[in-house]
Amino acid sequence: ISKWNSTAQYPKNEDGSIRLTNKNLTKLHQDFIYHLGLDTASYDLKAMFGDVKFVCMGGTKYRMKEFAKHMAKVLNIKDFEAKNLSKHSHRYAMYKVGPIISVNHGIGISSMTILLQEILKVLYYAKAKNPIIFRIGTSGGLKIPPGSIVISSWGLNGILEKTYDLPVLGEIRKLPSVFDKRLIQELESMVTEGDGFNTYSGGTMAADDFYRGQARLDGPFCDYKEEDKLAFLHRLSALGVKNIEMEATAFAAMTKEAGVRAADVCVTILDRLNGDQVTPDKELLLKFQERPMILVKNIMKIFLFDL
Ligand code: R2B
Ligand code: URA
Repeated sequence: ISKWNSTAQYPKNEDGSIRLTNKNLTKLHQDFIYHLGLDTASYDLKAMFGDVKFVCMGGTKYRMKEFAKHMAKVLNIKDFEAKNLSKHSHRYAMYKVGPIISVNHGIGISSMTILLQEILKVLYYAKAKNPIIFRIGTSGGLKIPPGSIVISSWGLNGILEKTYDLPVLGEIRKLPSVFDKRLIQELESMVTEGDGFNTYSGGTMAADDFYRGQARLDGPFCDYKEEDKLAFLHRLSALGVKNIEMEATAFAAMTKEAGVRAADVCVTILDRLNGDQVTPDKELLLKFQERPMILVKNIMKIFLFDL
């Protein structure tokens, strides 16, 4: 454990734009934002992204394209083209619709943090004011019905600590993994009786693996018994964990380090106490995945139109 485990906040500039403390960036003649296929010389990032108020990210390209198209309708933007602005990188798909970036991050912490850090740099160069970042995702629930929404209060890593652990120069940095309380409350205020599903807030375990890392019995490897799995899941539940996914710890920690408000909104696609396999059919899975989108869309509408 290194001296770097600080909880220091890195405040924004007075105009609400992101203040990145890395002085090396100011020494670059141009910055190649490799995985997004952008750079600061050939692209006018301020003109392209200076108006961004929200970034919504999620695992798959398909989902994020659908979200962009949906937001175009909400914002009454006619003839929206859904152009993938990161096409040249062949890594991620990024769409811009009005003041919203909709972008996919792939699976797991390392894929998500590459995307997130490059998005933070884009927002920094663009001088976007007070941007908010949402993640809409899927997850395995603990003792809640499939199709529920979980708004993450904090992230828990695989060894049950509320930190994102990143080896840097041969030492582990432990970065605190807690989400913005006000944004959680704002999201909770969007919940209504007529939603047709339950919304919870609680802890989210971010695993580094889908199978053993999430106590599954159905991976290619398994050297523990079902009772060990269940004991572990009950232990997580007793700690206040409501769902398991693969990004929450790093997402909370990095957005906090950048001084950007963020929320992780996931739907559960199974109750892990009842099994490991993801059995809902394609249609039901698509329906489930719309639920976080609806919540995030509704809060964006409130923020944008002050409804
Ligand atoms: C949820 O779903 C993906 C794995 O299936 C992963 O990105 C996550 O967090
Ligand atoms: N995503 C995960 O990481 N785990 C699940 O169980 C379901 C979706």
